[in-house]
Amino acid sequence: VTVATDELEVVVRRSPLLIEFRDAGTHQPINSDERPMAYDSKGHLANMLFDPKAGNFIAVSKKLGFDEHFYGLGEKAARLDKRRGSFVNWNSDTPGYTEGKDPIYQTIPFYLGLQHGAAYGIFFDNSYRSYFDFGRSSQQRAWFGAEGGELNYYFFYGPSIKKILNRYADLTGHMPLPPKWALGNQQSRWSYYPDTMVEQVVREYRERDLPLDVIYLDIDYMRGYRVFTFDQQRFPNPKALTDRLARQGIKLVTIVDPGVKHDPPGASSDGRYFVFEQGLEKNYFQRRSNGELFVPRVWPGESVFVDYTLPEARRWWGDLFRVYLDNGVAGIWNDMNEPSDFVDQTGKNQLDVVSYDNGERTTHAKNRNTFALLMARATYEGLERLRPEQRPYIITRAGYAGIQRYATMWTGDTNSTWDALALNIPMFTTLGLSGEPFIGSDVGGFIGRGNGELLVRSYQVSFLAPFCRNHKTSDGYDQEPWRFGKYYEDIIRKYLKLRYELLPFLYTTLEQAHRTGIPLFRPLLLNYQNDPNTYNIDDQFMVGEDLLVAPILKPDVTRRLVYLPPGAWYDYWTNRKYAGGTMIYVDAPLDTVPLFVRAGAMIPTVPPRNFVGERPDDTITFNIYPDDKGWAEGTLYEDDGVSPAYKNGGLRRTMVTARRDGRGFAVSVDVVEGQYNPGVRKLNFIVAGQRSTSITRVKT
Ligand code: MIG
Repeated sequence: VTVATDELEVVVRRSPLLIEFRDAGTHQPINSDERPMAYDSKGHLANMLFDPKAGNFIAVSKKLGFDEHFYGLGEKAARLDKRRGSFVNWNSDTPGYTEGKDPIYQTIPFYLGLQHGAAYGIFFDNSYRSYFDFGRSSQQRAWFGAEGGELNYYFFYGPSIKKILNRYADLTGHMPLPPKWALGNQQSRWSYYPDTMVEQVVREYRERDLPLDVIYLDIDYMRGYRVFTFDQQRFPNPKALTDRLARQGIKLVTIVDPGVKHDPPGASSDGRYFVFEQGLEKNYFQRRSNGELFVPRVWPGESVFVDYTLPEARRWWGDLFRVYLDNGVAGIWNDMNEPSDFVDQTGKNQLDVVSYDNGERTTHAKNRNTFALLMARATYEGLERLRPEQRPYIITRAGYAGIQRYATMWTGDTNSTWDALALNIPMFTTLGLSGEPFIGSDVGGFIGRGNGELLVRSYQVSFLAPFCRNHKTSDGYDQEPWRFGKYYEDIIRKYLKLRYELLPFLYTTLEQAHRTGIPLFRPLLLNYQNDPNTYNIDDQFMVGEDLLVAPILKPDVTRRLVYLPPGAWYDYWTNRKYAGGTMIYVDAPLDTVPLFVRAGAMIPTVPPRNFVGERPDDTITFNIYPDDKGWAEGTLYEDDGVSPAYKNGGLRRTMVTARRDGRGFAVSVDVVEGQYNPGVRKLNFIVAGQRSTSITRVKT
């Protein structure tokens, strides 16, 4: 049976069942079954193919291309190209993970195959524990399977990866725009308390002229780790605190874990706990198959988890956030949502927990990997209901395909080591290739002892990541930007200021990710899919189409090789022009991260500031990097930065082009979309390497 579309032919042989996907134009196979789809109720297949596991097992086996590369699969502590790797998806709390640890926090059963420049994508729509093997167990096949559920997968044919990511976003959801301040610099610690310490950190930032938009409260702000409460001694007046922070341009984000303290009336001496009492009365907490309440142990001690598959429970949970909003809290941080249980981190203790699941009453085997997704959904929808005039802001540790609709994610409990820093780049780019554009990692690393050099190099990666937050464990060494002395602090300031200068470019690129599913933080191969030199590069990255960054990822290193893809490139710092398609050797003293701009780009910037709303964007500078023909173009996206009005035309998209014309440049500025009016402002145009600046006053 052949199913044909304009782009794809799907040829299904009925006996034995074998499926082949072919390009409709060339009739060449793109992806072919290596053996029939398999179902095995005893797990023999799993024994045969992979890892001995009991129970139902379903699998798909594909012919492995001799020259096929694999990308994606979400949050994996692995290099960029997943060829010859094998992976498991089972959301797990894995503090201090290192390269090769698997699984870790998230499950995104979506991957890309790339061969001879043409890509396809496969989304395996199955939340059970799943396995992906890209030629590890056999050189003949790549296969994936799961311990239960339906064998149901979506096949995307590109051949461009960008198109696949676009379709994948249409299927699993587009990332909404966060409030613009979420692109600002963020600072966290387990834990800043009491309130005076929170303010002291902010004061340091301001006095040292270091940009900051957001500060976090980790678990110690609560009354005995009870979510939706504040400790009266440590935070006697949270509203007054957020008011004072607001006057300094700072937003507060509070952590909210899934563990609700098991706290019946009279059980503890420090008062009653409405969240436990309400949830119990409404029967919203998870139960085992025998009807008993499921009681995991997490930070509050004995706890309970909400069954977020119940629509009423999600609504109730979402409405609880009124407590935070009334206190001026700007965003919510979901941690421990694998869900982590100190009794047993593998999930064994939870296997007989039953969830409502649309009336199907299914067990943990199906619901573990989607727990964080549904908790984030409950939170997002609650914030949307309670504060419709503002975009919700949530960050999450665990997740499943679709989590991009609700939350930013960060890569959990990393180490303060050079190896962990180097892993940032393949992890961020892989997340971007897996439909999660809004990502970041604890800057400086979470566990252990860092130093000034590591912190600086870490900022030189994260200052261009969508989520830029320094965070540290409770018993780790302090690592705020000033902790290692002025020498390092001055360099960090330079990069934070540069981030804020580049905000118009970053915001424009993030909006592109929202609209198209194409991430901000990219592996080179996403922009240069026909250049095999890029297929394994995971110590460099690109931001959007135009910036190329080649950070230093080892101590005592001040020079490195950089691969520049075809085209021409400008060194951001010196404006020296290089021909691409080759490796160059560049200097990278501690205060310099090798940073290149694509010739032909136009990068919008604003004057630096110490927080997003500190001053109006009344001056915008377009930095012109002409290509060999004297041409450059760029886009600027603008909106109000806080409200959801952008979803209904409350935006402005401006296209700017520059063309060398006699002795100067002819510039054209066109508003191509939207009704948002940013007011009167000055537009500057600077041509890379030239002194003269033309200044245009533009009235809109
Ligand atoms: O068991 O809330 O990944 O960022 O500081 C540790 C305390 C719980 C793990 C998170 C980390 C956070 C910490 N949490």
